[in-house]
Amino acid sequence: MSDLPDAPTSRRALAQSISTVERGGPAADRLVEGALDALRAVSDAPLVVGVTGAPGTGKSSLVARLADVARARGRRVAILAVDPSSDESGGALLGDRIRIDERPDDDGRFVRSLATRGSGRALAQAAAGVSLLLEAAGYSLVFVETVGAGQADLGIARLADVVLVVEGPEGGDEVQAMKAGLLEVADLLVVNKGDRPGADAAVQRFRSGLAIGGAAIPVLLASAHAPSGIDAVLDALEQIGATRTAAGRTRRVAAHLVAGAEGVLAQRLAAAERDGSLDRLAAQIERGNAPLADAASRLVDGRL
Ligand SMILES: Nc1nc2c(ncn2[C@@H]2O[C@H](COP(=O)(O)OP(=O)(O)O)[C@@H](O)[C@H]2O)c(=O)[nH]1
Ligand SMILES: [Mg+2]
Repeated sequence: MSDLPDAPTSRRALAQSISTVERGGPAADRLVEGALDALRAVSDAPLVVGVTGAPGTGKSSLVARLADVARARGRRVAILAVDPSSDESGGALLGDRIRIDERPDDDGRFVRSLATRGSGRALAQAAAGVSLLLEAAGYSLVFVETVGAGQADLGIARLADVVLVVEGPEGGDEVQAMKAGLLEVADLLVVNKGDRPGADAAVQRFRSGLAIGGAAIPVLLASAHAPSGIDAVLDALEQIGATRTAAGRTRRVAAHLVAGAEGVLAQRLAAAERDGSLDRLAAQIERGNAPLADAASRLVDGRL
């Protein structure tokens, strides 16, 4: 990680830039472009780890321990927590938990929860731009934690180099994970709470379940509380990441681009609705004066 920028952007400046990227729009694009400019000279790609799994399995706790070990290994670590529930809670719940883990005295550790409240932007896509900023700010290991609740997580898989799925030792979790499609995007599965009864058995169940499914996903046991197994998890993440970080930056740019495109589309539709052109087009179609086949493309292109 030698040639990542080592003059760290001040946290305050970074936090402000992240807020701008969260909001999206031209200012966000300029910041992401600036990050890409800075990164062009950097050949060492950081490792972006997506962390997902059902709420309560210990993702945040495990990431905090992984960050400790990575810091001890000399990596600068950023933790980005994506929480869709921040819509209702105003981010307070997650924010409280995240704040506990902040180390104001450690400049090599940056923690941030990502709220896309009110902006209507997809969480995973805001996270793409933000992870590029973190990359440019010299963080060589970026964790993006999501609540294991569906689509947002699959989106995270697109921008991460490695996807870690965290499970608890409780029976039945594996079925849920399979159902949620999480295991389809997983590169590594960790059964956390190894200090609790049943954890070894859960590891075995996952291993045999995955073998039946034909997936070659490693399953590791860890405990964020003990802590134990943390070094091995980080080793596995680095190992898997080493094989695939090359295209990671491009994928993150692609995800940011998709976010932009969705924004443009949403604006066009809203404008067409506001100025009545949507209704006029609909009325033309209704009367047989315009083909329906072409109408959706016209709407998207703004050819109204
Ligand atoms: N016994 C035990 N409890 C844990 C462990 N890791 C996390 N927890 C607890 O599980 C709960 C959920 O943890 P959290 O990290 O917030 O899970 P998340 O929702 O997946 O991010 C908290 O009460 C943690 O203290 C562990 O290794 N062992
Ligand atoms: Mg959490």
